Amino acid sequence: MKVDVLLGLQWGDEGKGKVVDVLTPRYDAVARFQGGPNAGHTLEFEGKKYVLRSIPSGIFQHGQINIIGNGVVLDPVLFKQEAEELEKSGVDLRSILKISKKVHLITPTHRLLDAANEKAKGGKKIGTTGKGIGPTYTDKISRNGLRLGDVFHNFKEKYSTLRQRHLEMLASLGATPDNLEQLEETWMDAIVYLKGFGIVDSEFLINQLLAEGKSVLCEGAQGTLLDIDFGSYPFVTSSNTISAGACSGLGVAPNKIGEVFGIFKAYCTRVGSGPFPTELFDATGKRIRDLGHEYGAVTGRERRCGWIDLVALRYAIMLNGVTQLIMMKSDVLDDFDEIKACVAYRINGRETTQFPFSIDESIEPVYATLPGWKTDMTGMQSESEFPKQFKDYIDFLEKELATPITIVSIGPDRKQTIIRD
Ligand code: 2SA
Ligand code: MG
Repeated sequence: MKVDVLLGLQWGDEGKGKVVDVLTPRYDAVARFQGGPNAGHTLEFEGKKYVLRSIPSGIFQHGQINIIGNGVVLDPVLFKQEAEELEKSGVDLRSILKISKKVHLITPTHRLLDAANEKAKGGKKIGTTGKGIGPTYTDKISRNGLRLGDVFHNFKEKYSTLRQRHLEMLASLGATPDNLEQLEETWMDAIVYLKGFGIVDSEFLINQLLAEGKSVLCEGAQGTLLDIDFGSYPFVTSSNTISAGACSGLGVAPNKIGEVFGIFKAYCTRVGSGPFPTELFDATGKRIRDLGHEYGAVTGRERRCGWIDLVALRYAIMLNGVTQLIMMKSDVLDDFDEIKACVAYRINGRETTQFPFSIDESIEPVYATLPGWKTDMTGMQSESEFPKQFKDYIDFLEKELATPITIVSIGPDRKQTIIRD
């Protein structure tokens, strides 16, 4: 068996949580391979809303194994909060969740460093989620990190070495931590809680599942344009968000990748700083934000909104090897007279369809304009009910992106999902 990968093709918040939840009944296991509590997957069903940060979105299905892979960075305190909440609502987390020993731990000082780094950057700040993601991955790559498996061997000593290093770094940034002891106490309590979960060699677990013929879905966090290598650097996150990240973040070989589901919104959003060629600063941008409830699930930040960017999407499809596209939030555009789609960039008077090395303000988007469908689609049950203009929009996108759109979402609920034949 192979693993399928589901990931976001834009700057995150494409609605991955909802789709994983819709797709999970087809799989025996769901795995996270990168990122950490900077992700915030919102799931809505049976009138309840859940925000998952580190825990895979497959936990609401029956019997699936959920894996937090080695590529993930885990904050024990936030994990405990999230897990306790789920256990309270009746999810038998301890029997279905397995966490890699090689997961890197986010410490209280990583979070302080995240804040101090941002402050030091001043006007050039990244606009991080403040969850300590960058400093934790920095320690991983510089070979100073603390892994979950370390909690079983000389943990106090390893922790205090890292702590000392961080305090020196904080001092050099002019940051003095207050109430660190209290934060550490909460953190150590959370470590004890975490030890009550299945901490495993998840690379063996996942490969064993595949050998037994079990199907696995790998769930991405953030989005392709936030990838550390190919995103809008330096305004990116600190991990590989693309499909290749599933290989390194889980220990799955490249020839074990099956379908790659690429998920995108019918328009485009971004949180944090950094370039966004199709961003709208006008009433249309505000209208998309209001209709699409475009506010961050984790930080509550207002998301920047704009038209769909097909130059960036083609790039994302290429990098990920997307085999099927999933379009989210189509209903948000239900009442627009016309819909725009950026088909090329004009840079210094020259048109290009290739995503450039640096995307900055000098990019002028070249738009195709399509008629809106002006129809409420939120109650539709099948593709045959779609208005003609919406079908034309889908055809247009499939042609431009040379990839089939197999799922279309027309509302936040599980039921508002149309699988196309
Ligand atoms: P970080 O914290 O170091 O990963 O931030 C670096 C950049 O990556 C962006 N980033 C995100 N963008 C969109 N969604 C993200 N996750 C949450 C969600 C967002 C929220 O999925 O809903 O709730 O606000 C996410 N995580 C990181 C971030 O904005 C920086 O630009
Ligand atoms: Mg999100």
